[in-house]
Amino acid sequence: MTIDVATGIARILKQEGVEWVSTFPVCRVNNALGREGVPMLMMRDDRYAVAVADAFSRITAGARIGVCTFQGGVNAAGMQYAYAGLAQAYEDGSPVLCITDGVPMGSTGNSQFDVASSMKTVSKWFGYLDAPERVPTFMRRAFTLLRSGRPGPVILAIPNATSTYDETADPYLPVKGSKSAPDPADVRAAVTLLLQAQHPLIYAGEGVIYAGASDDLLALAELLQAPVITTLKAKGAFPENHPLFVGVRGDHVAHYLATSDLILAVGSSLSPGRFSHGIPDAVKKTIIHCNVDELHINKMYPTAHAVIGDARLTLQALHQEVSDRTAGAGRPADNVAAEVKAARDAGLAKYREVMASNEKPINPYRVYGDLMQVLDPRDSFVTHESGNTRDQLSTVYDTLIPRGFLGWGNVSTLGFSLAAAIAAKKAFPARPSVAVTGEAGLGYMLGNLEVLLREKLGVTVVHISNGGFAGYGPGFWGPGHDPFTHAVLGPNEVDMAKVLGALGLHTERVSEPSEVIPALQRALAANASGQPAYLECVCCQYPVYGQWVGRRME
Ligand SMILES: Cc1ncc(C[n+]2csc(CCOP(=O)(O)OP(=O)(O)O)c2C)c(N)n1
Ligand SMILES: [Mg+2]
Repeated sequence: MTIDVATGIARILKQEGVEWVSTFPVCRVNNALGREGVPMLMMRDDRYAVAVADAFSRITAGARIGVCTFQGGVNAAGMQYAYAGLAQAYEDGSPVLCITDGVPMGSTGNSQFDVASSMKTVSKWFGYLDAPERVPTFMRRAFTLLRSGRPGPVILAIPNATSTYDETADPYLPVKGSKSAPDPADVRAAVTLLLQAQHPLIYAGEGVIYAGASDDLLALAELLQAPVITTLKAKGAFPENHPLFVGVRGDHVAHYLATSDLILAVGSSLSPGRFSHGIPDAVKKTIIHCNVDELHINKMYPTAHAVIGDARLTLQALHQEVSDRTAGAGRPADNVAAEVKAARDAGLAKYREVMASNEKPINPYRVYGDLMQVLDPRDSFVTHESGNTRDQLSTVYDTLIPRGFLGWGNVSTLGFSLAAAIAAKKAFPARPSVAVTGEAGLGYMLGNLEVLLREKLGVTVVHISNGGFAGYGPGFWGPGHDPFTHAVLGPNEVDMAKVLGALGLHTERVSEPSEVIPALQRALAANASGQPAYLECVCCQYPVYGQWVGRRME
């Protein structure tokens, strides 16, 4: 049967299990999505169209691929705006499928902005559909790349969505992803190094979550009796109440990074200078780098030994080898867990104190502590924003399940937290979904709050309202690095709860520490009936202690 390209794409998306597509008009595939019954989540700008689909892929660890459409072609206004979302998805390695209009033959060179070359800088693959009958070929390739290897965005440009082809000539069948197992010789060599080490440390990255390897990480850590740290993006890959869990950041994490003699990095790029730890004194340590491909090997640090393969298969192979060599006993437990607990308790003491603080304005850590009391850590979703909420929450928020908390942003684009909270609601509708933001993130998301109301998405935005960009200006921790550009109107001048209440959200302004928990409970109750909520917590500016270790100061 002869069908048009857009219809073919819509049908294939349905075959691939795609249940909805996020969008901002205009994209010429959208009408076919509508006709074929693929629901569209219309965001209020193109960047959010990308970000929601991107976050959906992250939160489901690529098991359900997020798909978005946005405007491209000769009038690529949407694409120019979507670029921020695409760059974030590419930076963080998210397997999101993006469909846009391509520049038709005969119209290339029309605009200054070059669609193809710009899209190539932010994608694992940019495909330009140069013949209508190639729809099945392109879609097969797209889903293969999205489900295999190192994750990253795929962008398809469709220059003529109404051109036709014979759907029966090359019938589409859904494709599966492929995994690779590590070379057994590399596994043996890695285990020799591991068993020689005095103080091995496991450094887990997001590849563990994408590989569905959290249980395997746990099993290997216990067999090795090795402490575990995770990157920001891997937060939750290891249960954070486990005796071997050190942390994501904080003085105790810095201590373990400094004192370990061997780093077993799994599923991480080991790239310092952004919001993940580097390896201090790397040349004096033995770095075993397990990664799905060679891109990150010998990138920033000398790799003593590389193990290339899927994180789950790698962890299983390492476990088997350690077990074989030690008759199932693993490394001696010694005092490792007790030392980890002591270091973690000491490192977190100053935070735990302020998590119970009754000071006014409210200490932001009090909000985080109360959030942990209200939410079931095994059945809820929380995410941070760019700014202090990232560094503060990633230090203290105990995450017990993969994606109970989404850490994001090798470089963090303000506003992503709302997209993440929306995607989490779509992925796990029954789970409370909370985005914690400062005023900068809130500014980015304002227009998109209408989507929550229209779609009845019961998510809660918690605003740490401290009247400025707290990490920037002068505070009691120092002069600040941007003293001229940190102040904005704060809670004394603007009543955001009133503003957003008028829009239709359940809103509250919380000034009393004792009111945080009841307000959160009321917000979550509103969410349960599909009403989004906004809580403005009137907070002090409070420091983030410590740094991402090995970070290059910008
Ligand atoms: C798109 C984008 N532009 C600029 C930045 C740099 N940036 C990071 S945090 C921040 C301000 C954060 O202030 P606020 O939201 O009030 O959070 P606080 O740290 O006060 O909790 C800025 C401008 C960014 N992360 N993303
Ligand atoms: Mg602020």
